[in-house]
Amino acid sequence: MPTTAAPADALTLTSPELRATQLARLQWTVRHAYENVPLYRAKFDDAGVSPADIRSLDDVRLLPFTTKEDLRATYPFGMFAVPMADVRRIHASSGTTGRPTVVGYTAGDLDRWADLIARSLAAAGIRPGDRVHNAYGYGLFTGGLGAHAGIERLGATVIPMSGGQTARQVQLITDFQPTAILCTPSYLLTIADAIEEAGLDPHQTSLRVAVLGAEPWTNQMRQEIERRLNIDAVDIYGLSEVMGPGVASESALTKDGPHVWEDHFLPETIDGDTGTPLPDGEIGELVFTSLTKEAFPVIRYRTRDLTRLLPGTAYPTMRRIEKITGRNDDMIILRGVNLFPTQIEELVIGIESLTPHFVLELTREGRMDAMTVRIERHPDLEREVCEQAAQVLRQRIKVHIGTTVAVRVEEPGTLPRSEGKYKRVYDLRA
Ligand code: DLL
Repeated sequence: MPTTAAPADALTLTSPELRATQLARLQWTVRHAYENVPLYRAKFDDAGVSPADIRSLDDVRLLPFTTKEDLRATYPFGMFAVPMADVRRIHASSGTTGRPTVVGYTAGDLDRWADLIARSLAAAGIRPGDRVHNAYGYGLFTGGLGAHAGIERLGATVIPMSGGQTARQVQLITDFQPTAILCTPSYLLTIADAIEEAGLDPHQTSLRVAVLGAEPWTNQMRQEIERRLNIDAVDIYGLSEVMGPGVASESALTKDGPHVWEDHFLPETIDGDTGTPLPDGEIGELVFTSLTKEAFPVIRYRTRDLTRLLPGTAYPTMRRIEKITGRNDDMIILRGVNLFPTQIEELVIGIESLTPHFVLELTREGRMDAMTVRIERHPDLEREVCEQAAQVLRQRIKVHIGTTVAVRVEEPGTLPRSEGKYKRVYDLRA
C-alpha cells in the first residue's frame, strides 16, 4: 500500500483530494506491478512505458490492458505480486470453459475488502445491529466469504447461509428474522416462490432490504422484487479479478446505479473493438485499475461488462456505473440483430400475466438461427390468458428489439430455478 494513506473516511474527501489520493495510489500500484509481476514488466516494456511515466491520472491510458487470457496464461499464481507466504486467502472463478482464474489477498487486502463491503452495505441502508442473511455461495466464489467479512466489519450479525437448500433458507428467514438478505437477484426470486409454497406471505417477512448482484438484472426486475417482498432492492457490483463484491455499490436513497469506490479502483470505459477510451456517459466496456491491492494488482483489466460512467449522486465525488446491460460474451447475435438477455427481461416483467421465470434457447433451423423464449405461466391464471400474454411479448420483442422469436409457455415450476448465478441462455446450435 502507498504510504500516502487516505484518511479513514474517503467519502468526505473533496474531488481534488480524492484525485490526489488516486494518483499517489496509481503510481504506487504501477510500480508495484512492474517490479513484482513478470507479465506486467514484459507488457510495459513492450509498450515502451515505465512507472515513471505516470504523472497524472490520464496517464493510465499509456498502460497496456490486462485480460482474462493473461490470467489464464499465468495460472495459477503467476500474477501474484507478493511472496506466497504473504497471501492469506485465495479465490477462484470457475468460468464455463478452460482454467479457472485465481486471485489472492494479503491480510491488508482482506482488511480493505471488508471495509468496502461494510461501506457498500451502509450505502444500502444496513446498520450495525441489523441481522443479515448471507445467501451468496461460500467457497472459492468471492460472494459468500467476501460479504461475510464486511457484514461483521459493519457491526451487523451475519447468518452464513450460503446458496442452495432453499426450503431451509425459508425456514431460517422465518425463525431468525433477518432484516437484510444478500444473494443474486434470480435466487431471491426462487426464495420468494419458496416462501409462497410454504404457505407464507412474502410481504410479511422480517426482511427490509436486499443487496443483490453477481449477475445482470434490470430496474424492472428491481421493481418486481421490491413489490413481491416489500423491501428495498439495491445493486452491488464486483468481479473476482478486481476484488470480488463491493467494487461498486448502490445507495438505497437514490437507486440510480452503483457508485464505484474510486479511492480503491480507477474506472474507465473503452470501445470494446478498438480499445479507444470513451468519454464518461458513453456506453462501452468497463475497465478497472486497482489502486490499493497488494497481492493481486490489476492494471486496466478488461471486465467485458458493458455500461457507462455517470457523475456521482449520493456520493458526489465517486462516479456511478449505470446498471450493467450484460457482458460482451452474453450478447446474442440473432440474424444480425444484437441483443442481451436483460432486454428480454425488461419486456417480460412489464407483462402482468407472465412470470419472471424464463430462459432463452438458441437453435438453428436450416441455415437460420432461431430463438425461443421459454417462459412459465402464472399458476393462478388460465393457460389461454398466458398464451395471449406470450403473443404480446412476442410482438413487443419484434417492436423493441427488431427480431422475430418464438415464445413458448411452460407449466409452473418446470424451468430450472436459480441457486446463484442464473443460466439464462441455452445455445443448442452446435
Ligand atoms: O460475481 C462478485 C460478486 C459477488 C458481485 C456477489 C456481487 C455480489 P465473479 O464471479 O468474478 O464475481 O463474476 C463477476 O459478474 O464481471 C459481471 O459480469 C457480473 N456481475 C457482478 N455483479 C453484477 C451486478 C462476482 N451487480 C461478473 N450487475 C462481472 C451485473 C454483475 N452484473
